[in-house]
This record gives sequence, structure tokens and C-alpha cells, in this order.
Amino acid sequence: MPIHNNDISEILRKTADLLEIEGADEFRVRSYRQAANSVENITDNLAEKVKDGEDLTKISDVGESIADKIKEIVNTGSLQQLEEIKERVPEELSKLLNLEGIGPERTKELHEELGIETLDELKKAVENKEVRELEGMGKKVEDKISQELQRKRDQETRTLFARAEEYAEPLLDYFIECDAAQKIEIGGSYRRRKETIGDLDILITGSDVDAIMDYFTNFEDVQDVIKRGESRTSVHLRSDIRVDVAVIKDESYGAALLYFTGSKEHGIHLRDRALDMDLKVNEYGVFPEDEDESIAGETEEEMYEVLNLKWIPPEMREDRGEIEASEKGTLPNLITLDDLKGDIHMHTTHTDGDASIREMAKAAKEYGHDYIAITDHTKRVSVAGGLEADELAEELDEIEKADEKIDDIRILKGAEVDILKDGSLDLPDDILEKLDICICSVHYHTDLPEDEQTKRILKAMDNPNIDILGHPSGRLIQEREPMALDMEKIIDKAAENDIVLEINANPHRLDLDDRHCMMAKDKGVKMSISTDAHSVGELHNMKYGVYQARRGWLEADDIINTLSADELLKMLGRN
Ligand code: DGT
Ligand code: CA
Ligand code: CA
Ligand code: ZN
Repeated sequence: MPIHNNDISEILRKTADLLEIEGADEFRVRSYRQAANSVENITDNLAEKVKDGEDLTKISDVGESIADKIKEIVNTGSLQQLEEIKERVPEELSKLLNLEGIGPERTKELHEELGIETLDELKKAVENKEVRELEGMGKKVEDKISQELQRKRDQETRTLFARAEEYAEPLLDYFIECDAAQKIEIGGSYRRRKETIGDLDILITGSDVDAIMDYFTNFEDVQDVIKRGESRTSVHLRSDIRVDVAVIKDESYGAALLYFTGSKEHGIHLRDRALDMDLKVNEYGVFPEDEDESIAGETEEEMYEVLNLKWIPPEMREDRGEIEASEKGTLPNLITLDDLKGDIHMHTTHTDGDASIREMAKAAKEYGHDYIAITDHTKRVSVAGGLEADELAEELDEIEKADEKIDDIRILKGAEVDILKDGSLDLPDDILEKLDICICSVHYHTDLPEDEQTKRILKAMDNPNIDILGHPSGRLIQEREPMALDMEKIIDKAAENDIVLEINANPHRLDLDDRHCMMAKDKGVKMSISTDAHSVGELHNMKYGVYQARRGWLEADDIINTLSADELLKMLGRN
């Protein structure tokens, strides 16, 4: 069985959760949890590192003891210690613990007082109004739990894109060795680069369907075969992700790809358009009325062409006006990863990052950037060791020196300043004026009522020192809802004050989302795409931001870090 980084981080995280519920030492719990986060964020395959005998303690937050646990997981597929804790603490309690508003004490209380061990049992207790009777809970907590349970249900049916990718890519690699398969492509929401995907839809051309399906179901990551039909097979992977494979003929490849890429709404719009032209579109091709000889089907381009349309990039296929734009010849020239010249949001060991300024700069240079901005946290963000004004001044000094000494990459002086509850910033203007790039973000009081939250951020946006509004909605996909916020007002203010809105490329954030990207572009607002990296590995998350930008119809011109460093600083009115 292949062990993915995700498998390792999940085992470590579960161990941390169960230990915490059991009341274990806080420090010990944290060491597991931090290691889990760290493992989740590295891009190299850990199982291979173990096999190669590499030193795992080089990974941040991984000490000797955790390194041994990782080896055990890679070698045996499980962790003995976790198996032992599971005998004392019901495993599913970790799901309770991870609901917002329930900590270890409440989990324990729900377990001990009401005998709750699973989310289903919690749901029943909420419905029976039993939770509100517990000490320190009440109706408000019960309502919150009820909301959280609903969100959890939605989330369990979909998978974060970046997570799906970890399972999809090895499957594609596996098929390279399959002689019976020719072309292979993942369609569906995955090809459209949606932030979460329901299942993977894979298309394969080849004539020996049985050989292809046998090969597929023998994939080492396949957990169970849901159904096997004549030309379609569905399975669950061990990660619970569902995969549908369809085998098609060469002459229908384009038609099937178009159909299975979707979206459903895009497909229906195309079909209606075809009907108006007395044509029939399906997953086999385009057919003139009453004829069974297709006039197109081998490629997507010809499918669109016979409908008098230009080929439409998959990320745009959501029926948000792309068919009209294609007809008029006004499709945008979407931004690509290559267009980006720098990454202007990242953290270092000066606050909560894992790597030094020098290490981040070297890694970014290797990645191919011309410049980066170091943007550490400031004082209000105390959990991250946010910097006081004098500490930031010292860091800026160090950035300048690093910039002089490290060739072929420019290092800009930045900070990610906190927007306080009243809309003022947590550092004075005289230090902010010294920055090349000033990002401002909300980190606390994310649950204010909409008008108060909006007013707060609008006020911050009136500070002349702010260049970029960081992760504007504050959402964490499937984990935390966006803040209650009038985003249109924020976008209008950004247009008025020439403030750049960030597209945070962290695959858990993707904030702005695609719709707000579109809205911002419509109002002439510029955006940035940055990783907010806290480690060198996360510098590779840039692509997820690009996918989101493409889903929002953005072009290179809309994104400020497609500019050179000099042009960028000029645009921001700095230096
Ligand atoms: P997902 O998996 O929920 O993230 O979203 P999709 O878009 O991958 O949807 P899925 O897996 O249910 O189906 C894959 C594609 O197949 C979908 O994007 C379009 C096509 N499709 C599925 N059902 C229908 C349908 O009823 N009508 C049309 N026109 N196309 C459909
Ligand atoms: Ca799908
Ligand atoms: Ca599907
Ligand atoms: Zn940040």
C-alpha cells in the first residue's frame, strides 16, 4: 500500500486529538499537531524519503521521536501508539473535537455526560435539546454545534482540490505503463480546477476496454469497485475519493472530454445552442438532425468550431457568460503560471515561518522568481510572534543586507500588518512608510456583524500606507466560513483608493474566490497572487492561486506581480 503524506499527517493529527481529549501534556499534543501540519505542507513524498534513509528531523517540527513514528507509519501503515489510545478513547471523538466551538473539555463532557461517541449521536443529542442542559453550554453553543454539523456534512462529500491532486497524479502516472490505454485525461470539476471536487472523472481512449478496466481496478490505491459496466467503471480510492473511468473511442475523444469536463450548465447551454442550429450534441459527437454520422467529435476545438465558437478554457466553463464571449471573440487571454515574476506574501523565522530570509530567497530563486517580498506578521498577531516596530525595523535591515548578498533575486521589504478591531493598524505610520509593500489583513474578530466588519476594513483601506488587502474574506475552505462582509463595498473602495486585493494561493484559502475576482476585474481593481508561504515547500502553491484567477477570468494585466519589481514598486507608489 502506498503511503501518502496525507495518510501520515492524518495519523499524527488523530494521535494529537485523542491525546488532547485524554488530557495529555499540552506540549506533547502540540508537537504531534505541528508535525502533522508540517508533513501536510511538504511537497516531497515522505515515504520515499524514509526508503532512501533520509534524515527526517530536517523537516521542521519533526524531532527524533516523531521521525521514528513517521518511519513506523511508512513501514507498517499504522501507528501502534494510536491503536493503543483508540482502546481508551473512542476514535470518532476527534471529529467532535474538530468542530468549531468544541474543545477538549467539551468533547470530554459530551462523552462522559451524554455518552456521545460519534457525530450522529451528537446530532441526535442536539435535536433532543440535551446539549444545552450541560454545564457551560446553553442554547447558543447548541445552535453553533448544530450549524457546524451541517457544514461538516457538506464538507465530507467533497475533497479539497490540492488533496484530490495528491491522489489523482499517481493514478495518471500509473496509467503511463498501461499498453492498452492511449490518451488519458481527467475531466469534471478537476479539469475546471474547482477549489473542491466531488469525484474524479477520467477519460481514456483505447480499444481493449477490459484490459484497461482490469489495469485500473488493480491500482494499488483502489479500495473497492463500486460498479463495473461495459465502458464505465467506478471505484473508491483508499482516501474515499470516488473515481469514474470511461473508456471511449478515438473519434469521440473531444466530444467525451467536452461532455465530462462540464460544467453541466455549460454543457446544457452548448446543447441548446446546437439545437438552435439544428444540431445534436452528445458525448459521442455533433450530429446534424436525423443523421447518425457525426460532423465533429475527435477534438474539443472542432466541437466548439461547428457551433461557431472558439475553444473555451476549462476553468471558464461555468456558464457565466463564456459562451457569449467566445461567440463575440472577446474571451480573455487567461493568466498562466509563467506570467508571474514574484511572490509578495511570505513569512520567515522572524515570526511563524519555518525558514530564514536567506532560505526563502534561495528557494524562490530556484523556483524561478525574479523577486519576493518578505511580509512577516506584526505585533497584534502574538500567536505568531508578531513584530514590534523596532523588531520590524531590524528585520527590514536584515532584508536589505540579504538582498545585497544574494544574487539574481530581489528581496523586497514588506510586512503583513494586522487590522485591529476598530479598523486602525497595529503599527504606526512612520515604520509602515519604510516598507516596499504593506499588506494588511484581518486575523482577529472575524465574527463581527456584517456592517461593523465592512466598516472596519473600509477604514483600514483609507490608510495611505496600505498597498494590499490580504486574504480579504478570511475563509478557510471547508473549515471556516468567510467573514460576514459586503465585498462589493470593499471592491469599490479598492478601486477608489488604488488598493490591490490579494488572491491568497494557499489551497485552503483561495481568497479572493473566483466570483470576487470577476467582480474586482469588472471594477478595474488590480490583484496579486501570492502564496503566504510559511515554509519553502509552500512557495510551490502559486499554481492554485493561478487556477482560481483563471476561474475568475483574469489576465496577466490584472495581476500586479506579473510586473517587474521596479514596475511593481512604481505602481504601488513606493520608492
Ligand atoms: P463534482 O464532481 O461534483 O465536483 O462536479 P463535476 O462537474 O465533476 O460533475 P460530475 O462528476 O457529476 O459529472 C462530470 C461531468 O459530467 C459534469 O461536469 C458534466 C457531465 N454531466 C454529468 N451529469 C450531466 C447531466 O445531467 N447533463 C449534462 N449536460 N452533463 C452532465
Ligand atoms: Ca466529478
Ligand atoms: Ca463523476
Ligand atoms: Zn501571511
